[in-house]
Amino acid sequence: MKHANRLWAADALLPEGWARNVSLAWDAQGRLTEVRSDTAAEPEQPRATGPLIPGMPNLHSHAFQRGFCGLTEYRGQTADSFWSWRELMYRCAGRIDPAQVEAIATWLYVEMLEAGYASVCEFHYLHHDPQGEPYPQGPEMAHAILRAAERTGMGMTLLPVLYQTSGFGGAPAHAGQRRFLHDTAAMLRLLDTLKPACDAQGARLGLAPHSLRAVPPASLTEALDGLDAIDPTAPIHIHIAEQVKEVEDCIAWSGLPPVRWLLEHAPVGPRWCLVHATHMTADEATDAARTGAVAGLCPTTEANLGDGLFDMAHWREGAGRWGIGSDSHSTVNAAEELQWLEYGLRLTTRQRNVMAEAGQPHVATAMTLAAVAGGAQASGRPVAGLAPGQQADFLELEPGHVALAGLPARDMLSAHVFGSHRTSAIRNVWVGGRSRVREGRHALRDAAAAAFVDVRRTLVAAS
Ligand code: NGQ
Ligand code: ZN
Repeated sequence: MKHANRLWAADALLPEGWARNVSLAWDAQGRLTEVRSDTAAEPEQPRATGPLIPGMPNLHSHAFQRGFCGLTEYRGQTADSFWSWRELMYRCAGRIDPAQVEAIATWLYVEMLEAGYASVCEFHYLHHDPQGEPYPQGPEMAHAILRAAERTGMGMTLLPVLYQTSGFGGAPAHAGQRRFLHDTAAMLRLLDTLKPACDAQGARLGLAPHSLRAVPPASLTEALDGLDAIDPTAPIHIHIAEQVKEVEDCIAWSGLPPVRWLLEHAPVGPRWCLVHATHMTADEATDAARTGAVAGLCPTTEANLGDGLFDMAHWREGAGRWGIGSDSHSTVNAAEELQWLEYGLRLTTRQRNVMAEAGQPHVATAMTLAAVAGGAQASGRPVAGLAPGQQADFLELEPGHVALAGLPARDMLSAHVFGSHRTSAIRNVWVGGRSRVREGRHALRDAAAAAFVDVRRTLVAAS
């Protein structure tokens, strides 16, 4: 479809639900200026052939980790775990350079755009050279990520990661972590340095204290104060309570589990994204949910790493918000994250359609709307779906896909999430009103894939 700033669709998923005969218009900045249902198409207005759904914000990504997917799926010791995976991940993190990160991220963002994500939050901690020295030309790794987003058209929230210690109580960082480290003043300078580049491409800049394992309390407070001075509404993301060992270590250190510790020592609220939050007591879950923070759920990574299942029941009791991320990228497919979130709940509750809502019985529709709203909040960008003032980030389902053909629009979305089994039912994708995927393909697909394969060959040869 030709680039245009108007589009008409017989069916579109708006924040309040499915609407018919919808006319969209957006301005030169890519913001929606009009979303009108029950209206006829104007003669010159391009028409979508399939239903439109909002582009999904991906709220958690470590781009470089796409570079070694498939290479950690063998038994290395009697009881492999998250922690043994992390050793292998550090080996990759230890040798990768900025050009390689750019190639991996470029391919990853092509994959994301083709798979239903229109923007991403990069939880970016691979800052320095392999010796742990800052790159002489400045934050080359962050610029590599920003360039990948710019080239592919991916919406970006850049979250430089503060990382200082290897465990609770100030345990010194390991050699494998030296590329990640900043003192707090250096991190705040980094944010200042990156702000103009982010602003120039419409990226949002936030901050990610890596975890309570990696950031001592005084640094956390100082960093958050410094962030407020730069941008008092900037997003804040933190990994929390992903593993039982982390919970036990936190209790041994402070007497409190991590989510409770955070609630008592930090101003947790709507700017916050609590990534994983897998292991919480019921009270921690409802109390954290009530702050308005977003739970950053990464179901396929959490499965891949053996983390555990999120306590959605208590999170929902606190009217909790949530979104999805592809994190380590063993799966890059928004629909599949939603499917696995629901399947995890079905397997544990022995019920069906767990994520349906009072006003929205169709699970895929309810989950898409919830994850877009939560993801937008966590991104700190106006990417909350098809409504005036939001970015024109949306996609068109392929009405000719065998799993979808002939169905009503809402069932097409259900079939996309629960019945298209890894074949893409996404036809066209627009980000900020610009067409980025046509007939299922991003323009950079072939070149980016070839560059990615080359980089991976080099990385594997060096291992
Ligand atoms: C990360 N990934 O920072 O890439 C982490 C592993 C850690 C996930 N938590 C490292 N999935 O948490 O120490
Ligand atoms: Zn992570």
